[in-house]
Amino acid sequence: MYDIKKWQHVFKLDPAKSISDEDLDRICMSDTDAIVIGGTDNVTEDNVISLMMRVRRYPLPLVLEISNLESIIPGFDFYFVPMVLNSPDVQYHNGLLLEALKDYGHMMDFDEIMFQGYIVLNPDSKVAQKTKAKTDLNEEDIEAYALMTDKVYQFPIMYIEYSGTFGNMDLVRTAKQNTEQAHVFYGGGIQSLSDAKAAAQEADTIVVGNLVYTDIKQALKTVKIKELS
Ligand code: 1GP
Repeated sequence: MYDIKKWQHVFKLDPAKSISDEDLDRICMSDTDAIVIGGTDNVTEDNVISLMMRVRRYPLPLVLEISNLESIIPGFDFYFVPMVLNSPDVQYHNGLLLEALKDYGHMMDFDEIMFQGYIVLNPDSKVAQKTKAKTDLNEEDIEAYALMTDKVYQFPIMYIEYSGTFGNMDLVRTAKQNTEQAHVFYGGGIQSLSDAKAAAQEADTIVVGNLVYTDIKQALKTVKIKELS
């Protein structure tokens, strides 16, 4: 089984966006550690299956980050379940989860399911708007969320999500310093190798998303953080 603790770099592909076979090949043949399929809007069973089948041809760990109940399909190595801890809407903590457990609980393989203490920090992102996340957090808040993730819920992952903008690395450092067992992912606004390096200094794993669609060459360069560590 794959060990997420060894992952330094992952690409997150949005099933609602199109990517050519050539670009997908370059992404999957890069030295990235895994591919995560996930998005906020227009994620459907059809577009998840279609992207999953295209990525499955490559010998890479493949993760579905669950956005809604309709698009949960079998065949992934892992399922990441975001628990948006800084959303006041309980739907994004255990509401969707309750429905998922009612529908699929009896057939879930809990070794493949990883809950994420997910902290959404870019107020302009779709995910912040959808979850109504309280994004104006300081270091004290992040420290408390890190303890909540790591010690209270004992989730294996803490995800600092700045989707669309490069975030405050001091907060990522605070997350890392206050987690013992939880693995810290950082995602948001990585546009270059130098952003990737800055994020990789603080987080265990960095996530490169939109850059795949806007500047594939720069996206591929971010994988070089692995050579530098
Ligand atoms: C989004 O954290 C990821 O969920 C990556 O963010 O698309 O801004 O790279 P970007």
